Amino acid sequence: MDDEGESSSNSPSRPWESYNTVFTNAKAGMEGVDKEKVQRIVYEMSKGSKYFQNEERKEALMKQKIEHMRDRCAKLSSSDLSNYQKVVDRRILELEATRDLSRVWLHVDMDAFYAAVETLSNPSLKGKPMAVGGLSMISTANYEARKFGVRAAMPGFIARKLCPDLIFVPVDFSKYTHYSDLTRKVFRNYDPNFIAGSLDEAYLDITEVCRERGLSGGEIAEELRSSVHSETGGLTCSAGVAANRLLAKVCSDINKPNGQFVLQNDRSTVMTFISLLPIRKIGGIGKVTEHILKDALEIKTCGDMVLKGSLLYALFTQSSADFFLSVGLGLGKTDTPEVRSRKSISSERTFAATGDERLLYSKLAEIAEMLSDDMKKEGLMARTLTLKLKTATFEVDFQMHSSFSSLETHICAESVTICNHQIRSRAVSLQRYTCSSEDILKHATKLLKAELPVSIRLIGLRMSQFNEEARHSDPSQGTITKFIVQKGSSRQNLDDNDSFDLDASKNCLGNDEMLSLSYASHETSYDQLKDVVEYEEQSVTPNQECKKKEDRTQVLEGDALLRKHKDCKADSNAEKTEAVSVFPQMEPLVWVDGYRCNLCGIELPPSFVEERQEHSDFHLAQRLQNEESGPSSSTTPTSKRRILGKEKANSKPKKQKPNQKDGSKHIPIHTFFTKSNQNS
Ligand code: DCP
Ligand code: MG
Repeated sequence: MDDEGESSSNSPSRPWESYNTVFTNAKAGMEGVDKEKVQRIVYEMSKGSKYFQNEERKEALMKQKIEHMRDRCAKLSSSDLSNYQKVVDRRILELEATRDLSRVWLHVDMDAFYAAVETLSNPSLKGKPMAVGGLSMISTANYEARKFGVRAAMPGFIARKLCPDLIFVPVDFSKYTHYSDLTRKVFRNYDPNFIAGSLDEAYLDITEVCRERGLSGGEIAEELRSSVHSETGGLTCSAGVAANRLLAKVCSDINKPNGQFVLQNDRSTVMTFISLLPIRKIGGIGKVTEHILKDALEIKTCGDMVLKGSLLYALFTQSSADFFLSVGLGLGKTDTPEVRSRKSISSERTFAATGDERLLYSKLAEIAEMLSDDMKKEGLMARTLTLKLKTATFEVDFQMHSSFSSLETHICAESVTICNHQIRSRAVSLQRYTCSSEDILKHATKLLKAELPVSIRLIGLRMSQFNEEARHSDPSQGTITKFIVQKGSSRQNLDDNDSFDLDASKNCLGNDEMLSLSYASHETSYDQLKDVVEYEEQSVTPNQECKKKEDRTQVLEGDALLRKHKDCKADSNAEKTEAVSVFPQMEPLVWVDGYRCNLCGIELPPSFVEERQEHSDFHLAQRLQNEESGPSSSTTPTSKRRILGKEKANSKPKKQKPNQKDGSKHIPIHTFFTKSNQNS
């Protein structure tokens, strides 16, 4: 199971033993895999690469973090701990009062989804180890391939080394979207308001359907799975049934593939189950969090989170500690999110940074036109207009800010903000509901004018506060894209781990000017930082602050370099990059529609925190490589982008580049793992 029992010891003769990347973690179907062999191969094949160096740097930072946490832990007096225990006891009572055992949630997740879809369309693949993707990166592997240690987010050439007979099939999103739609038709029969987590997973509140039909959660799960199988012509899925979404998700993984697990809705069953569950099984607890909890605090199971609650409240922010404690109590979300009724509609465009006012006004007019068209098609009228601007400043900034904990202790929390882009939002309430492009443009122009002069690289317009009729006519649909639009952001996590306050950047948001680490277009920077800023720490001494700044600067080095490069070139290519990015290595990683990588098309829902990080690292490594070898002449598709409720999921996959021989549309392998020194 995952990387339980992972040791941080590092024997000099077996250096790979401590080389734990996402590739070496187990997924369902990898239980019997020889982990040491996988680790060794991954280690040997990546040794000396930029990726490897980055991994090592991250590992070193993590170790420092653990040491630092241990030090702070050792400094806690018993009276500190008993005070924190009082907080824990009170929070347990408060959290217990929110426990809702009245709902039945089902989480469904397709088995080896992309691989299974490919096998459906080419039955000769059945029973053979295969992976979807190319030599640079694979999206998933079937269960036959997993036995060899092959898994999602692993570079294909490593996968081939692990499994020489591995068959590669290129990614074809249109197929997956088609099959995803078929599964969603089935889900809708059980919960018309189901929440789609990604193309292959969904949360369904089956309380009503169980009651109406007098069936148990398990029976509904059986029926739903068999219905998915027949509607799709042979795809299997796994399901988990439990009192809340967090538990249901954990349960759906237990009997994968083609299985299900039902956790009874009673407190003692839930507590027994959760208390023994390894922490890594929880969505939102990734590698870094796991290591810090395990190595610094000896928290291995969810039950330990309750037992060591005082440490958690002493060392973490209240929201993080609350999250840990609620996990330890087996609590999760049970409500149907209100956000499913659409709150806003928006349209935006990214382009090479420009301060040319004429150009900016003409872009604004286009966006107003697009937005108006979309509103008309959806029959929407609204009266709040928001202008979003991403300005082009590239610097790194460290901020100190203060807050108070529940203990009324003064906390000095340091957080880092990369101002590589600044997002500004300006809103205005209109006199009447409208969807006309003239109205939108008139007010948007006023808002923009007040901001000029400024160099801008993204303009977005959003209309919200709909009139009631429009709201009622809005079909409530649980697709990921709708969810994204409804939330009014292109980066939202549908998981229960929403509540886990990992993003220190939000503490830096002013009312007026929003500084964001990752809003849409700098996921790379965010991911790089996430390991470092996951926890806001209390009682930081000035020396430690300086030290941490140094650490962070180190982490940012690579990206800062890119930004510098981008800064120099972007303006001079303003016109060209409007349609085509001539310097793909400079384009930032954007999760289009919140889940698709703009650089290679790989699809990773926000809940794949760790995979996203690895994926960003992959592109970062590629970009750094390009930095060293000079600009490339290849092109990437336009960065023009719109965020619309009806937009998909099923937009056409990008055209394959002619120079890619393995048939995948991923980046050539040599850009990723070119050795920077030949020591293998
Ligand atoms: N995916 C991806 N890259 C990743 C992880 C997943 O492109 N790093 C894509 C391919 C997967 C799909 O998302 O088929 C669903 O992800 P899952 O984690 O559910 O993996 P699978 O469905 O492939 O396997 P299983 O759920 O059986 O473990
Ligand atoms: Mg799946």
